[in-house]
Amino acid sequence: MTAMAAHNPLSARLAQDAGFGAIWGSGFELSASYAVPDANILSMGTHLEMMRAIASTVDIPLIADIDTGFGNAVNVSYVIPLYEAAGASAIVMEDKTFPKDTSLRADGRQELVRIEEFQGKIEAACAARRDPDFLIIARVEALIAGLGQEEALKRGLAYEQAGADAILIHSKQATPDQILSFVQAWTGKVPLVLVPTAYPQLTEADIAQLGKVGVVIYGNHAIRAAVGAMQAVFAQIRQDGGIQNVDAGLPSVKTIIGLQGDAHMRQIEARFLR
Ligand code: SPV
Ligand code: MG
Repeated sequence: MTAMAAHNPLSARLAQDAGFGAIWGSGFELSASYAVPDANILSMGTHLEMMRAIASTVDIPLIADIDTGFGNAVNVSYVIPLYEAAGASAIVMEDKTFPKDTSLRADGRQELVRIEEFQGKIEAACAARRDPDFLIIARVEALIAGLGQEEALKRGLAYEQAGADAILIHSKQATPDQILSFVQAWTGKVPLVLVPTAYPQLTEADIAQLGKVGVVIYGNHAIRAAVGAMQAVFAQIRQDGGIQNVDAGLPSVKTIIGLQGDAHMRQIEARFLR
């Protein structure tokens, strides 16, 4: 399955319309959309309410990025039911210290919690879910922290033992070697989750050939597409002193009204307005 990042219900709807199998409720994208760093600057409530809005807009599953779980195992115990009630189908929780720093930032602060501590957080997450089909995905940041494959494998297996339904292994290496080596060496039974942002040359077909990988997450392509499109159009308007040259190339106002759910409102109007 492929999951596309979204930072609001509109981007989630566009991802669903494009045919992605799931939505990635990205902390990076939401932080970027508020123009703040992805470093636990936004509150859990801000992220949670966006997940609720996204889940109520799309039909495909939502994988919520809960960073480090907003604290220790006690916090996680209270956080999980909230995300479940908000309509998420899964959460991803990473083994960094709170407050986290974003993984792909050059020279970021990448400190991991002890393995036993994170096992406790996974166990707390599993115990707190109401629906056994709500997936708890543990994210290994050992490669991001520069601790090497052995530590990453050790952590992945320890998190599986604690009850994780899948293991997200993240890498910021610009070539796929590090991830390919990890996937090959993985002896766990649960599927792996990859986020190929840093090594985009690895395609879905390549990943399918590996076996072992259940989900591919495209972590930030909605916000990057939006930023690129806005920058280009804004610059053109300033350059031209008007909107005369951008209008034809933009989605029409009618298209946007359609994406707002106009067909649904028309049904309501026809049925109930008298
Ligand atoms: C996110 O999209 O928020 C992620 C993936 O956690 S990354 O930004 O690559 O860490
Ligand atoms: Mg994140």
